[in-house]
Amino acid sequence: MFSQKRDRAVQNAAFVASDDVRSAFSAAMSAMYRTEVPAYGTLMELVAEVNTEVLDATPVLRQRLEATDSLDRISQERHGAIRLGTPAELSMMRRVFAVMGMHPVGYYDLSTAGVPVHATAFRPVGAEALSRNPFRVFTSLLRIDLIGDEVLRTEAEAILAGRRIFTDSAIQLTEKAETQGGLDQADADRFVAEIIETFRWHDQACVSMEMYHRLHQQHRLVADVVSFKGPHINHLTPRTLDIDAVQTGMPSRGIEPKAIVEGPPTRRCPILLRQTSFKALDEPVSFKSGSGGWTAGSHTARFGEIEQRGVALTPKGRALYDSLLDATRKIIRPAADGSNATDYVEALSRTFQSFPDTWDSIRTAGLGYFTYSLTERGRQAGSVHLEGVDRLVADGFVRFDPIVYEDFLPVSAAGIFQSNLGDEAGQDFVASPNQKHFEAALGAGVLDEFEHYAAIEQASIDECRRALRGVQAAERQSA
Ligand code: OOG
Ligand code: NI
Repeated sequence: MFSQKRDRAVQNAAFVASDDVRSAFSAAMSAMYRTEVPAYGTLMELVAEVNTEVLDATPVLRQRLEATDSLDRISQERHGAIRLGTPAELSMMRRVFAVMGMHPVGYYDLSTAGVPVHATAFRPVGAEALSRNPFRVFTSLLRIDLIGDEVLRTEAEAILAGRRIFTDSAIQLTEKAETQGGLDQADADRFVAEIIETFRWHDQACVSMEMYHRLHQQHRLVADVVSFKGPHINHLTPRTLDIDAVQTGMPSRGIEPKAIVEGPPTRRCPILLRQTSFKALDEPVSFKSGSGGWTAGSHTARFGEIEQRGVALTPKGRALYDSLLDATRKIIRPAADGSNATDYVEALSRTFQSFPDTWDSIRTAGLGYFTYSLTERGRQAGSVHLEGVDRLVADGFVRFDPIVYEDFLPVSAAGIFQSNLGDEAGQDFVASPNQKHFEAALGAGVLDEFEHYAAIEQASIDECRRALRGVQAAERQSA
């Protein structure tokens, strides 16, 4: 019994931590995308410059990021997105991501926004893993049931059923990691190299041009998913500390941003997530032709995006956010061509004036999630009455810091999808969220993001109380 335990401990020590596999994967993806889409590299440089400027100009922010161990992660932080075709692909993808400590969080229904997919975000869970490397992948599954044309639907299903998006070694190594409980360094290196293949761009379609056009006519996204050998990563998104500065700086680097920044307006205290992107590039693709040869054509799929992340909101905060966004869009809808961008931004800022904009007011109104930690005064404290955390904050024993929102926003995601699919892509589908269906395809439930943030907050409060109790115990002993 004991020796078995020890054996496992020895074995575990030989395994690479899933956080490290994820970091290696994230770095490899970034390197691949940089060579495939050079504008991504340009964007990374711009973001790094802006972030340095913001940190130099805002010592308070730098100090807070240092105190919460999140300064190092800023520059290497990013998310990506893929679109899958079948339940089998989604459930295998879940197992692959699990090897890297990435788990499905949240359910996003995009059908309401005219995009025939539903999605989740694979990401690390828990404060510790997030602070090591928060790499996430927004992963959509095609809603093949929303393809109206029955003949085409059957053909699309047959094409998807015939493709293999994972290499044999990728599957073997995933199974090995599952049975062993991890991978050693050599296997982990091979795993990353094999998995990268799934995300690679293929400039040879697996369908004819005629089939591509039929799929495209149904919906651009259907063509993007069904026509290729694999789910090419369609963007990688670095995180900036000032999205307005990056948005303004893009044109001078030869990058044309979309008309408006999605999400909340510019604020002193950033909430949730703001995102902007540049349009997908038209890329050369060859299509199968009857004679076994190839026909030259093109496809637009891959684009660039940046994001600024703010505090995670509680259900109450999120409801307020949703209602204010809704109210804004009742006044004015942002036009895809940017013609009413100034008016939209103005309306958005005006409406959001009723959302508190200091950290303390967001906290005391119960709108956001925060972590709590002892101040110097708290560490030196004599006997402290372990009252509510508000009192400990008021008395200066405890400080609070916003918890970063690690997830996505359906309305913003729809805006990103649309800007990249082209303006004419809007199409009406009956709103039909089906989380049960999605989870059945996934082979697992998705984690509730709110519960997750609440648990992180509660753990930090418990930790403060334990530490303060420790101070009191030490005092009692020396008395
Ligand atoms: C995903 C779009 C969603 C985001 O940042 O909201 C997304 C896609 O276009 O496949 O990545
Ligand atoms: Ni994105």
